[in-house]
Amino acid sequence: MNGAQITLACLIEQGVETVFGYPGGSVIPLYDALYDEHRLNHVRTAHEQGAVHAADGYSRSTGKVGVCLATSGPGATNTVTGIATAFMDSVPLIVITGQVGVPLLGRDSFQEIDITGITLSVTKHNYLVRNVDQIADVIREAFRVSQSGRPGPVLIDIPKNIFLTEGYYVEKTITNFKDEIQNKYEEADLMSAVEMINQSKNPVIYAGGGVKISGTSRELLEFAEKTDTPVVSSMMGLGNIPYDHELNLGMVGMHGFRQNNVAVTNCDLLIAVGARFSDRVVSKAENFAPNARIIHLDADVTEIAKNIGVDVSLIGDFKTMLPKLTEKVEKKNNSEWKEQISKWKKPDIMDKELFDSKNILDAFCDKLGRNTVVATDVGQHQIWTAQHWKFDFPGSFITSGGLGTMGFGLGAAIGAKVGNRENQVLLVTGDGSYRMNNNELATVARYDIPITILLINNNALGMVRQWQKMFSGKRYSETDVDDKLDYVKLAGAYGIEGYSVKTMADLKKILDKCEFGRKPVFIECKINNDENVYPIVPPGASIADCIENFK
Ligand SMILES: Cc1ncc(C[n+]2csc(CCOP(=O)(O)OP(=O)(O)O)c2C)c(N)n1
Repeated sequence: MNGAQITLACLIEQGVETVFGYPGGSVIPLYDALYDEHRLNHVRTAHEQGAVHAADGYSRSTGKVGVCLATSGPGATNTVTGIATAFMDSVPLIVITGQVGVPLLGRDSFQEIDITGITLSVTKHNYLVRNVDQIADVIREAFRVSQSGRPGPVLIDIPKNIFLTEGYYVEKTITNFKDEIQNKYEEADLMSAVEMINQSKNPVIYAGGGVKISGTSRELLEFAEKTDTPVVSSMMGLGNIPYDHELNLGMVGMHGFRQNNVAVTNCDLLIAVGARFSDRVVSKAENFAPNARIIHLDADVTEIAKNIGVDVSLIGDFKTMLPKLTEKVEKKNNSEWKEQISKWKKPDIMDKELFDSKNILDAFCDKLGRNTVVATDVGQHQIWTAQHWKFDFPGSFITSGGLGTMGFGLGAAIGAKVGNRENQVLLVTGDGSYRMNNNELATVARYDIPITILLINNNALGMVRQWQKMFSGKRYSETDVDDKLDYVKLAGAYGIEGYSVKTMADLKKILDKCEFGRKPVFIECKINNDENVYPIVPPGASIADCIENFK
């Protein structure tokens, strides 16, 4: 077999069924091998960035490793934002890039770029393969590295002549895809945590994406239920606890609900599980949970005390750690504390006819159901979705939390649908973000991928505009997008059914009429450009001092 055939054989060996990618000169041999390889489904996107986001959305929604292919030079550099997006959110990806042939390396050859150098700081590891006999070992190791411990993207750069060189391939049956996470805590630390939990009167669990990644939302729920502890979530942690569960409080931090931020500020114990105390959660560090002792559970030792000091840290595998904690803690009843938290909540004033983000998202949620996988882009629409969608399961919310990548959503939604044919997949996007990635409508149309696209169009780069309104004296520098682009026609150009609405009544008519999940559907909701995201914690403030309205 040649190197290209060995590469594909190794992907199949790892259980890969779908790859996302885009061809080019250096990967012609790889695509040539793909031509005969019917065990792999290849989705050709419109742009390499879309391919990486699709592999990312596929991975986040299925728990499998996402795989994508790109050519050397510009193909490889187009993957960088997607790789960085996955890296920041700990998503396991394998990105295979073609490279100029080994004799041409280091000579500024056509489409030669040092992609291993460029991606060094945004990959868990990367490789430049210089010998055909290394391919199988490198691919096997790359899969193990990307999934082990804290997952992340791994890039493999393969020169064109190595794809063409004949080598030997010995098939392996892979049974152990990843290394076990080592438990690095002492029994005494666990017992200190148990004692703190038993003593606390006003505890809060702060759950993050690590719970989802480790597949331990059930174990977390059992722990929360036994200790009767309310759970707040980072954006990446949404979906860990079912929306309607009485202990689920929703998001905390910069755009968290007021009662959650006040609860964290007043709690006497904060139990962080797979969360990284990001600045988007913490804001002013010295006022974050100022009265609390803090227990931090994580798989990655580098997260401990990175942003916030902790009293006890437990490093290891949540699968064994959480049940152990649950077994050892006393059963508690925190009804007074839970009642206190609910008193901090201001009553919702709802006008069901108002054409605003909450009512729009509620209408979509009612129609598509809680089994929907929701991908977003970045901006106000993303935060409204995080606040209002009723997420019921891990992997139901696919969003760029760490890097905040506008242009992530459509590719991610494509990947999510390819990986979850039985679920509805909804993209919630904003007009600014959609302009960055709507070339992937070509992919939606080509493969007839039956996703639903909700464009919340406020004719603005809304999130930046909101900051200008609140913190830059309403000087709206370059954030109004009022050039009357006809998005329905744009969808129509790709043969995609599209609608544009301005009222709840019209939206409901369209929702009743469309056959979601059978074919792609695009719906634009034109909202007021002055609808803002609340609460918001102003820069430099404590999370309890969030603003809930601004004129
Ligand atoms: C690639 C990229 N460029 C710029 C930004 C900065 N940014 C964050 S939110 C935002 C506005 C997003 O506008 P839109 O997609 O229309 O969403 P809205 O906030 O209006 O819902 C911008 C420009 C970013 N996050 N990503």
